[in-house]
Amino acid sequence: MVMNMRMRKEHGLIIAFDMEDVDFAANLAKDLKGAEGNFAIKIGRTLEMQTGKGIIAKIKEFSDLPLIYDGKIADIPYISRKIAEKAYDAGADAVIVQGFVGSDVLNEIVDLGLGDVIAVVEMTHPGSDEYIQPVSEKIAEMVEDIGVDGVVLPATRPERVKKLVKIVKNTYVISPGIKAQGANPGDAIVNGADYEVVGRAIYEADNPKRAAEEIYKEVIERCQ
Ligand code: NUP
Repeated sequence: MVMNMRMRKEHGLIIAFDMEDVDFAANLAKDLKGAEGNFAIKIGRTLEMQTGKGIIAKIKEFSDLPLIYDGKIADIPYISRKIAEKAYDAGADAVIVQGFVGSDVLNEIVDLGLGDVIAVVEMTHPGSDEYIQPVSEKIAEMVEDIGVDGVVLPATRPERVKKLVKIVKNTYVISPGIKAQGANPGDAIVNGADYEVVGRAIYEADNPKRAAEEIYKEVIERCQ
């Protein structure tokens, strides 16, 4: 049984494990154990689908880092709870849930009390402007009232991070969109985020461990 690690409101880098090669993922997890910086790992569906939920326990055991399951859960409360339960049971310390599905879904997962709940408030891609952005302030207010542990805000829109962090005062903020999606390391953190999320710029690098350490340093230097 792996112990649950709650994440704290502090500066750090979350490495997105969206690669499809399971051995590569396992080796990178081992490499990151000794890496210099404050890291967590986020497992996405592309990796999970290669083997099923067992990959969560494996990556957690190899890296010994906080582990987030990014299933972007967005279903009815009953099914959402089932998915979250499976992820926590496999060793996830946190699960990511879509905020737009509403308070009943979020409450269902928060009430489990099995680990951190991170709600997506606004997304990084251009299409997020179409339907999510017009309601993201309301989503932020709703998840803050519920008392989720963390929220996702878009590093690709630093002005939105700056605005929305004022609403989600009691949660930590994680922000994807660095490098591959156009944002620069530090863009979200200087606007109030706590962690930045980086996937391709690390796992597609020639030396992923070194890339993680370098991007972490770049992010931290911008906050000083
Ligand atoms: O709005 C979001 N944008 C986003 O990119 C919410 C996310 N969870 N992500 C995730 O962050 C995405 O699924 C991927 O795992 C990671 C970004 O990866 P990359 O663009 O750095 O490769």
